[in-house]
Amino acid sequence: WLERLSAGAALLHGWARAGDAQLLDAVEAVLRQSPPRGMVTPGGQAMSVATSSCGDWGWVSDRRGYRYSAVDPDSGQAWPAMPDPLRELARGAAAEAGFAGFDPDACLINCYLPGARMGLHQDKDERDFSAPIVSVSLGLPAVFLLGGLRRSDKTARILLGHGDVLVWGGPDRMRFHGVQPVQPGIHPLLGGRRINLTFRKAR
Ligand code: MD3
Ligand code: FE
Repeated sequence: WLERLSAGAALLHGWARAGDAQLLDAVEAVLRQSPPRGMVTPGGQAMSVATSSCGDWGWVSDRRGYRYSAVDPDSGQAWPAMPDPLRELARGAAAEAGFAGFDPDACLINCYLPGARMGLHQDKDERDFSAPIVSVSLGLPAVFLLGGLRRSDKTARILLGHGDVLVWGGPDRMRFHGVQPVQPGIHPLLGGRRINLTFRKAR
């Protein structure tokens, strides 16, 4: 079911559950070509989440900064193409939440093992903030932190479980957000990990 969190944000509970095995197969195929890797922030901090991408653009971070790159710096090759089932899932979820015509050109794949977390941040490396972001959570649950437009705004906690899809756009696009450390556990399909896909219009 669709839960409207605010004017530009919706949580589609279990939206991605029906096709989860096919979805995971497609994600695993991408990860064989461009394996998840730890990145370093421009400030030199190792990130606990391992990241990869598919589509025309992939998100990378190193001492030089955050940016979108057409090339996987580890392989020196283009990122894997965005698999059709992933693209269709993102388009369908966006339309359901009121963003018809969403055409993502990048899908970030965040891989969490127990203990991995993501600090409060804004997503501002994309060129066009008018496009929404669609996020798909798979595997172990995580507590998502949703803040406001200032880092100091108080945060709400939202539990994201397997198959939950979040769509963010419009007035909510620049909200601070993060993920609390993932707790150990075993998911029947993914085992002891969480994978989050975020579909974006990067360029
Ligand atoms: C709210 N990923 O990759 S997805 C990220 O679960 C990121 O891996 C988290 O934040 C994860 O940048 C959260 C949900 C999400 C994504 C983008 C947002 C929520 C958002 C942008 C604005 C507000
Ligand atoms: Fe983010």
